[in-house]
Amino acid sequence: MKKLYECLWISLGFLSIQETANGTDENAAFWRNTSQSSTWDSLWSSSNAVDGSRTTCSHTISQTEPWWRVDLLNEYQVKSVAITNRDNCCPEQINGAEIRIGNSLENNGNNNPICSVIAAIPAGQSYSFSCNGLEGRYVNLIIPGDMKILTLCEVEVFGKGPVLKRSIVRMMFNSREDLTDPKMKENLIMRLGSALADRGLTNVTLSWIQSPKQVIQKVNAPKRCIKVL
Ligand SMILES: [Ca+2]
Repeated sequence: MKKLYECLWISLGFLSIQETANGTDENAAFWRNTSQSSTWDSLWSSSNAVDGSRTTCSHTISQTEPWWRVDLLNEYQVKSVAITNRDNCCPEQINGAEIRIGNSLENNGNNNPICSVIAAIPAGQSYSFSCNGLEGRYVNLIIPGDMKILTLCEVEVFGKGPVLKRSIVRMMFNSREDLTDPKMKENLIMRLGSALADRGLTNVTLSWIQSPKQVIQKVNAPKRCIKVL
């Protein structure tokens, strides 16, 4: 029978612990700075789309490719964007609007990657569009084509926010597993993350700054390791 041996390893590694702002329940767009390609009149300002009321709306004039933008001030991993359509008339005006997210202001942010294209939203309704963690500081809506009008009664952005705090921790591990093995390293990160989540710390990201290095093999000769048959 092949003999297997189990050794006790002592490893040293440096772990990055990042705390991020905003869970997925907080609207990151609320009262952030907004702009739009044109404004119908002062009652329909771009900020009406982030004022927390679903009855106040932004409104452009009829033009080619009207757009609206909110600046989240920091890069977010956007999980979803909720759009509330107008209910007083012409809900079909929103049809075909693209939701774009990214860090670039090229073409006023309208060249950033597309999260979703709005097929239709019934009058006065709020629809949520999944963005799968698309990263960006700016969220734009733009309707391709000529003689289009963009009206938005509320835009809500949900996702993980900016890094609030970052710590580097030096950790010594006493393990029966070789933590220099890449699979074991990732497994350890998952277990540490799970342990923090059990204590309610879900807005924390863990990563290795310096992977564990074996500093001592407590029983360094195979024949002196604990034997496992
Ligand atoms: Ca509003």
